[in-house]
Amino acid sequence: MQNPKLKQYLMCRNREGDGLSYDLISLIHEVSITCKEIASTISLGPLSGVLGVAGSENVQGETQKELDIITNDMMYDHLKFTGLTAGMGSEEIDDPLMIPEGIQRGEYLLMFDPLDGSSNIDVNISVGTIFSIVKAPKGSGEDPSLEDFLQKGTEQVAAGFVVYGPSTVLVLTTGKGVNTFTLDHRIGEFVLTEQGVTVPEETKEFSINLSNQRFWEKPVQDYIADCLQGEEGPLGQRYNMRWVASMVAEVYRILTRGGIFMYPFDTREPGKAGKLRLMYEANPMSFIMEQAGGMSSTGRERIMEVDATGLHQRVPVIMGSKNEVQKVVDYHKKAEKAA
Ligand code: P6P
Repeated sequence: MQNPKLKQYLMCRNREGDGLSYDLISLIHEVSITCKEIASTISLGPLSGVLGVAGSENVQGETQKELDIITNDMMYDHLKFTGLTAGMGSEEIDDPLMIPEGIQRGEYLLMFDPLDGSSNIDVNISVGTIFSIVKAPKGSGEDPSLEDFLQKGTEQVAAGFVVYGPSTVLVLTTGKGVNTFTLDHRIGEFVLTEQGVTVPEETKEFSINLSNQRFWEKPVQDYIADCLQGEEGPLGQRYNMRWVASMVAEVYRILTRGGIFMYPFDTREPGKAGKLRLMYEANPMSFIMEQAGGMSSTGRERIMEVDATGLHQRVPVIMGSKNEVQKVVDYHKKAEKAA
């Protein structure tokens, strides 16, 4: 029996009582259509003629790749016509993206990083699209204010990411566990490949950019130092390390075999609470991680409880196998007691 396609599966789960609105199912499906277009574009590599930098910077002050802008436009230009969203927030654009005059404002707000890990594009390493969906406080028919986007991660009604790797996989949660859908290029559809993804509670594999070690706070420095001591150290086990520099690839690996992903606060830019953005990276990935039985913390608090104060607000990220994330939280508690 062929695996159900994305929309078939969501509709079927709804008939079994998932309680999703038809508009939410349709919005998720429309996002997946744009992700198929993105997959097709980036699979061309240099043939697409759009690799390399765009010669501009985003609101984060990061150099934008041509494809950052192209994929941002693909998401907005497709989704603005659906009548399913009242507005969008994108990593690549300073202010919220409004729906053009004359087009229905839907009941959902969509936030996304259209091409996460884009610095890897030129070297042919996996990249991805991350998205988060919340209800529009004003309901459908109204333009949202910036404040309408600034909801806690616990308010998300759906979150997902697509990793464009050797295979193109959509990882999705609507609050009822995590499922994966693999793009079957033969029929051009995302088809269900795994239901009820769960993250192993234990791990011996950490992911962090070690070159920033001198900028980390002491609890993170102490934890990684203890990991590197292996069996003789206080953690009593040998660790392995992975760093792809593409969050979607790290998170997908952790969902598959466990692990802990860390982009902690660092003192390079004290005014910024880390590198990753809360609204369209940390929150959606945290929703998925928790729904898969993992844990996601800043080190001091649950990421999905962090108060949202800005569309591009940054947050320290420590997520993955529950028992390992808890260890890092305990290192923070111990440091605070000592202080
Ligand atoms: P660094 C990609 O730019 C990203 O936002 C995440 O996908 C990734 O985990 C991180 O930044 C990589 O950061 O400092 O190692 O290049």
